[in-house]
Amino acid sequence: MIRRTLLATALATGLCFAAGAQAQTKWDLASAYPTFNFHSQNLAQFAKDIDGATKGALKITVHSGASLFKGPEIKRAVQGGQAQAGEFFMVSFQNEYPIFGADGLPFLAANYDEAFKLYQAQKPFLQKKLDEQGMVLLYAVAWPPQGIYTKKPVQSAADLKGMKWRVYSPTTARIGELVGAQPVTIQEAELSQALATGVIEGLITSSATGADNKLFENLKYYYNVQAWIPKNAVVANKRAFNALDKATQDAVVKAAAAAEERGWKESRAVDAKSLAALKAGGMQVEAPSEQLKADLAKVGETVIKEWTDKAGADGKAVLDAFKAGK
Ligand code: PCA
Repeated sequence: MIRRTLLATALATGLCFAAGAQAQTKWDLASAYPTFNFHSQNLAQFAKDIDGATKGALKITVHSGASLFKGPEIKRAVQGGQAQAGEFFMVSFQNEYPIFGADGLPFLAANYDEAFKLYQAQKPFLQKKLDEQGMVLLYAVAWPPQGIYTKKPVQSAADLKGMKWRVYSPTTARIGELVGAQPVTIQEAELSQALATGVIEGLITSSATGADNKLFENLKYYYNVQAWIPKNAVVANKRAFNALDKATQDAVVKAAAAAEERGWKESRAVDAKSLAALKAGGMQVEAPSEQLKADLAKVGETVIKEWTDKAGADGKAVLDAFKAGK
């Protein structure tokens, strides 16, 4: 009985024993974005740092490109222990807990410094919620600011009317509705295909995702709206984390702090590089017109009001802490 329990625990936590050698733990880390994407590169370095610091006692295999689990499934897979760790796009989970969507609120955080402050305001709530769900928050890194890609020129929100509009979160879907577009949920891994087959004609995402997917092959305009700066969170299964010895846990925490710092820095650099890559690919990269800005600001107010109503006391606490820290 005890042996069976031990074996079950060993399986769930990825513990392996090589004959005569020291115990080695193996973790699978699931991620949804291409191997060459900066978040994925950061994860690879994170795994390498831990391997080095623990002298191979914890080996993390990073499965990028949604190869182990699709984007929307990763969080649940880590929660259930099918993967010991994973990276997920927080704003997609706003319906589960509004605070996951705070970094997807339009025009709340205007730049990376503010986005980092918003993260600090969210963090205790994220940690608590994830803990309740059986997970540990390791780190979170911002995508570059989000802008609008389209086939046709857009001077005002009216130009978005009727457009087949790719969405990745409740907020992007709501924005689509408010401007009269047709929201369609598409994962990043399926973006190119959806564009090539005409399933979508426009979207909000980062310069990085535009460059990663060569969106200039199907779309012509990028309006650098800087609407919000959303984050990926990297989490571990709590049971798997607790099964590590103290020294290994410390190594994971230390590597996570380094990955977070590296990731935020890299995100800024990638934004500049990606904007250049979009231009080089023939995309017209423009600032939004005054009219488009005003229209989006109005939509943004509605979205924030609706979020605040739903997000209750936790939402208010996050917004208050963010404003106090600004
Ligand atoms: N790229 C991802 C998430 C946010 C971003 O910039 C996507 O579009 O799915």
